[in-house]
Amino acid sequence: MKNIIKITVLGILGLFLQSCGNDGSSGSKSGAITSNAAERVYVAPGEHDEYYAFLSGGYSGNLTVYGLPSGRLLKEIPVFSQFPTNGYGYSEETVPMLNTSFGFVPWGDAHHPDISQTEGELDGRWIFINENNTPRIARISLETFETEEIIEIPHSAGNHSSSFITENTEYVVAGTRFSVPYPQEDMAIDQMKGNFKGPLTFIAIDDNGRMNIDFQLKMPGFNYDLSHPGRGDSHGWFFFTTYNTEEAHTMQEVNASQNDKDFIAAVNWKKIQEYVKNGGGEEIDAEYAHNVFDHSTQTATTTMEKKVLTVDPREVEGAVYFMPTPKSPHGCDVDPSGEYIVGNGKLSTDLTVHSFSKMLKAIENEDFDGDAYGIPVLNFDSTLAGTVKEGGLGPLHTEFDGKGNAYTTFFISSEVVKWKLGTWEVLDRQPSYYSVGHLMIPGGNSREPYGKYMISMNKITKDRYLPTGPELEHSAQLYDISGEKMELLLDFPTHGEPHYAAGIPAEKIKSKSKKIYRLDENKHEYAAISESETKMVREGNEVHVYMTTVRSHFSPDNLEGIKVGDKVFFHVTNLEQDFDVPHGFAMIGANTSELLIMPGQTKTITWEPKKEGVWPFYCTDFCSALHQEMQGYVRVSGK
Ligand code: CUK
Ligand code: CUA
Repeated sequence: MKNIIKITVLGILGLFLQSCGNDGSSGSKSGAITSNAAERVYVAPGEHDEYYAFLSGGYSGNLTVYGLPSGRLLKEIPVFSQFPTNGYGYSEETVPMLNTSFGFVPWGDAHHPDISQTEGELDGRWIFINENNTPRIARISLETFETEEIIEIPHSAGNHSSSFITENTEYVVAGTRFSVPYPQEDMAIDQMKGNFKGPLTFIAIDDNGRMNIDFQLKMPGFNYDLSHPGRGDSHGWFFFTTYNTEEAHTMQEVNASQNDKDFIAAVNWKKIQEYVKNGGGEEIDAEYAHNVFDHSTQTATTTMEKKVLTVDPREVEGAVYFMPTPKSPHGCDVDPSGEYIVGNGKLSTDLTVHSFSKMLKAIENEDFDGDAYGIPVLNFDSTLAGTVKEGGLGPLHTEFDGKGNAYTTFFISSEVVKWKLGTWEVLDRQPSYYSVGHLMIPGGNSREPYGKYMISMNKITKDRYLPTGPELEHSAQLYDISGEKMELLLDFPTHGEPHYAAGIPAEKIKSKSKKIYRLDENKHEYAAISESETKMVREGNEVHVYMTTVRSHFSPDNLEGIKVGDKVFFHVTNLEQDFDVPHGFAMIGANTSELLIMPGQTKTITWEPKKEGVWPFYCTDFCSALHQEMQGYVRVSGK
């Protein structure tokens, strides 16, 4: 019977993929666009957008910043990948940000950004984002729009259920999408079942945003996919979807989807926090990098941590329960009230909604259907709040508008469906172009959503833009959701592969955004904060050049006494104190980096001259009418 259902779903999947067509020529290209759409997304020259939208860059490893409703790209913030535009991950100051226990990792895979909250509302202090491949979490300041901290998650693989945060920014979590030996060891792969684990990591965040791993929950070796914190009454709980509860070690469909239902794990983190505070848990060896960017020295440093506290969930009474959820649930979304937990069973047409209050009652009544590795499994009907029937095909993610409605993406049937919390009736549906993954409503995973706009982030682009060869940017679509029906207003290309996004009213950030690094606060070890401090210092083979830039010259601009075989450090301080006057620094043949230095900043590259001669350097950022004159020479002599 199970197999028949599965074949049906897969059959329909095939049909839908076919109907998309390889040339994307099927059906209407535009869907229902409202007649005055242009007017409603138009942001006049010199005017600002109403919302910031932060879109994950997926396989780009970074985070992009867009304005809504215009869909204009405002910035790309480098996080987990080197970024040539400003030298992140290349300059000596920022290279440590990409250090891990595996060494320097130049390119990451970023999935889910989440903005810090206070009492369940977006507070605009920081945005967190996860790296899936080499498990890490980053914190980005929304004052400087720079990555300030990256912490690696030890004993983990595929940090996917991240980086969601609790409603007072107490914790950010990290899951383990690929179960692994815990701790890692050499073991036969087919011995996985029962032996691999899926640790869930709770990272505490202090008042300055600083992250520290509080504890790791040693969970059974399922695949932990997505998560969301409780809010309101369910604050203190965290919910994680699982799949492959069969613990199959090869991922053929037949293996991984035998179970009709997988689980949503409900974790009472307050109980575990208490347990740990009272000395519970066991400290085990771990190796993980903790990278912090210090704004006063403008320099990042890496600390290698050595221990992590692990907790066996079975030893904390009432800490973890499993709620059976059909069809390999992907998204795990909690409504603004905290009462409803939506499991998006990606091989299903229906959506399963659990009730938090019913869950508490079921726990009290011990309404269990056995256990999984000693963790109680709650009876399915005892927690079920309702089912959204015939929502679509292949549900992935759900967001909320704060007006009692939910919006779910359906990847296979390629649409966004609006439905009502409590009655579970479908209210509206709009096709997406094509095959939508995540969607985002600003504040849509907080207690206070701003239910005016929704963007869908689509996985397949095909014919939406002018062709650009085989490789296309992905596509987002902006909807006005203030009325009864969703109204499609705009398509805009996105960068990399946005998975989730986070949006916030511009007013909550704009006023706090920093304009300049003050020279008098520059504590960089090699800063020259006036031209009188510039110098060249030789230490054996190493030459440190303390250099300054100001419109429109370098100081010093002629360097002699450098030899083939030297290692030259150019420490360049930008003396400007005007907003938005960066200078660049490019040295012929430099094979480590160029620089872009913001006013008040010091940045460093190294250069190892290979050839005798007189070699020029220049400024790469058009900074004044005399920009073309902004240049200098280095004389390189034989050994
Ligand atoms: S996952 Cu990408 S569509 Cu990484 Cu949030 Cu669901
Ligand atoms: Cu400085 Cu161009």
